[in-house]
Order: sequence, then C-alpha cells, then structure tokens
Amino acid sequence: MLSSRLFRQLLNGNNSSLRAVLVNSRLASTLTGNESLSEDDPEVWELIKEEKKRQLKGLELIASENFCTKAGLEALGSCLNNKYSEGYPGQRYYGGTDIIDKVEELCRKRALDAFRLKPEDWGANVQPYSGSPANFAVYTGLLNPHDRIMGLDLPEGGHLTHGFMTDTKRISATSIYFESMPYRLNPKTGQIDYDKLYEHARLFRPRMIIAGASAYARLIDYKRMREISDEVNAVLLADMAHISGLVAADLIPSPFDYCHVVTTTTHKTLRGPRSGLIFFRRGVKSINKKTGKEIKYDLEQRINQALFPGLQGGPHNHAIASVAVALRQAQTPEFRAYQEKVMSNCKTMAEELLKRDFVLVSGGTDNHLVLVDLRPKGLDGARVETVCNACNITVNKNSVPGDKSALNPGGLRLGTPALTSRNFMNQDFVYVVELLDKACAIALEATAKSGKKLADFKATLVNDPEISGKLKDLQKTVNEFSLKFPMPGFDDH
Ligand code: DSN
Repeated sequence: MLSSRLFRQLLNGNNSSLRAVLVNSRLASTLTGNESLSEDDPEVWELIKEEKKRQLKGLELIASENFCTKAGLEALGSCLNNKYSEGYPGQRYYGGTDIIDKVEELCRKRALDAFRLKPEDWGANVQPYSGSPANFAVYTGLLNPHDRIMGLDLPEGGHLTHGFMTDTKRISATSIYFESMPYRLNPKTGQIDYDKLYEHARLFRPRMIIAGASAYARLIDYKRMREISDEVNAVLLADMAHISGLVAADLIPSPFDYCHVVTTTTHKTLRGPRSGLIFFRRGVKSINKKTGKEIKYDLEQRINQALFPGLQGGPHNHAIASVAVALRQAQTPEFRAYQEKVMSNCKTMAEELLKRDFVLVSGGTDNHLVLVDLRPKGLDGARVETVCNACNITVNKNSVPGDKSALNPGGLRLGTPALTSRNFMNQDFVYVVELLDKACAIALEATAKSGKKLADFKATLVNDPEISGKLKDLQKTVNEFSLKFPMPGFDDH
C-alpha cells in the first residue's frame, strides 16, 4: 500500500500516464478522511509547524493576543465543526441538534457565571463569530439606520467598529450605516475626557454611547458614562473585548454594573478561541410614573434576532464549545492568579519603560497594556515594529494622541497577556524591556543612517552590515530567552 504522501507525490509528478493510472485505480480512493494533517497535506502542516516555532521563539507582546489552552484548542478541532444549527436552543432550523443545544446552553450558563450575573438580570448570546460581528449585531438590533453613536476615536485608542471615519472617508461600516461622532482623550492626562463627552453628547444626542477601547491603558469610568447616557437617553454599550479576562477575574471595575449591553471577544485576556459574546439586560427597566406599571427591557429579542437571522448563519459550534471551556477556566482560582500576574507584569513593564525614559500615554497603566509614545525618542511605531519583527519581538504600531497619520503612527502598543500565559514573571519583563530598548537603539541608529523614508530605513536594516549584524545578535538573544518558556497548546502545532 502506498503511503498517502507518496501517492500524492506521484499524483502531482510530471508523469501524466502514471497520473491517469493512479486516478483511475482504487488507490485514488485512499483518502479515507482519517489521515493526519501531516500525511494529508504536508504543505499546510509545515506552515502550521513553522508558525508554532515562530510563536515559541518570539516575544509576543501584541496586547490583544494570547495562547489558547490545549483543552480549548481540542474543542475547536472537534466534530462540533460539522454541525449546522441555525436558530437558538430549542428552536433550530435543522435536525440532529439535541447535543448542540446542550453545548450552547452550557456556554450561555457559563458566560453568566463567569461574570457573576443572574439569569433574571442578564442574558447572553454566544453565537457571534467574533467581536466586530457582535458589535454590529447590537447596533442592528437596537438602532435604526443613521441613528447616532459615540465611541472613543480610533486614533485615541478606540476601535474601528465604534464608528470610525476620517475627514474624507467613512471607514467602518458602523460609520456608513450610522452617524458617528467620536469622543477623545484629554491631551493633558491621556485619559478619556468625560466632560467633553458630556458636552458633545448633549449637543449630538446619540442613541448609543460605546464604552470600550483597543489601546487604552486606564480604567473606564462606567458610572460616569451611564450618567451621561441617561442624560441624553442613550443606550450604554460596553465593548470589554480587551479586558474581559480582568473583569471575569474581578480585578477591575465591571461594565455590568452600569451598562445596558456588553460585548466581548473571547481570545484576548479571556484566553479562549476566536469568538464573540453579547450580554444584554433582562427584567425591569423602569416603572411608568403615571400607571405604576413595570417597563421591561426589550434588548434580548432585538439583539438575538439581529444576530440570527439578521446577520449571521449557522453558529460555529466548535468555537462555542471552546468558549465554554474558557469560561469554565475563567471561574478558577488559577485564572484569577493568572490575571493578577498579567496586571503586575504590566506594571513592571511600564515602570521599566519609564526608567528608560520612554513616554507612556496617560503616564502608566491600570490594566494589561501600555501605550508608548515613541515620538520624543525621535522614533515612530512603524520603524520600531519593523526592527522588533526582525528580532522576533512581536509588537504593533499604534496611533497616539496628536498623530497626523494612522499609517505612520507615533506609538507602540504592548501587552502582557500572552507572555504571562508562558509563565513570564516580573523579572522576565524587566529583561523584555531591556531587549525592546535595544531594538529601539537599533531603530535610532538605522534612522540616522537612512533618513526619513521608511523604505530606505527598511533597506538599511538589510543592507548595512553593522545594523544587520546587531539585528541578528538581538534575534539570537530573543530566541534563546523565549525558548526557555513553556507555551499552552499542542507540542508542535
Ligand atoms: N484587533 C484587535 C486589537 O488588536 O485590539 C481589536 O479588534
């Protein structure tokens, strides 16, 4: 019997008559579906192994990334992927969904438990494919086209789906279908300017205000945001994607105390698979002053209908099961200890950066990330990201307040969740900052040699023997250091 690999090699070779014989022979049916990935598709297998090596030997500092657990990945790669189940538990458009119903119910229950919510006060939709679809489902369910929304401006730390547009273009669909007006940071403090938000909300009269961010190192004052929302009769939506792990661990103020609706991704601090969740209030919203009758929230049906059938099709049941796994983990003491370490490591990272004269937007951090303003050092995000990439330090360039161009931003966003999942401790982050500082020194040196153009800068990194030598040395140091640490997940993929 030919191995699948040899069979494929022969099939893909130049000998057309051999190919014809193989295709017509019973050998062509050797694909049983039970071949391992390495046997069935060595090309994809090799790429996955390559990516695993990249993750292992690098320093992952992208604040929104994490390493999903082996258990979570197992659920993700399970037979639940095979099942269609449009609808919700008990009301499906397909047969054979009894078990799927149980999986989804379990996930919904764990979603409430993980955030200490009572089912009479809150409900959860666990079907969003990720954070952006979750947000769009909330807008679709609760707003009319062209209703007004206010979110933190993207260049100030907000998210695309909070209504991002520029002077010349409506970039996010959330600014195409709805009218958006941003709120911003106080330039002096680097923190959300709630007074301005209040002033502008009273003029703009939004139907929804969004509390949430992608690159904000401070805590959000949900109480204040609810007061502003109430004043203008707006729904308050919290997008807690970045911080949901910290909220689940009860280490920072919870958006559930004040918001009407809460969305999140599940793969950032929460450390699950790539997916999304929506939480909505249930029960009594207010009492009618004239009649004395209770007025109930009507968020649940509107959001559920918007998500399905409004926007999505079949739920990703494998992802839902994997989210359930993450949500159970999120209720353990180990998870809380992990999140404490995420925050403590982040404090250490911020302190070490400040010691090395880096400027941090808002001056520090209260969560899992820091936003570094590189401009005072004569650097920008693109240059430092490029140098870091060449030495396997993975970061992302980020706008900082006052940036003129989103394509060439002046900042760098750094987060601790991923490396903390690899057991990095405070002293390890001291060293991580030392390595980052070395990368910045190389970036400065290359800038001095290459001038203003990014293309010239990139060419200098490759062509200047002194610079490329320093890059290689730094890469070696990074690799040797990173490879000492374990990583959640499968051994080689
Ligand atoms: N891409 C995510 C982040 O990096 O924050 C948000 O969607």
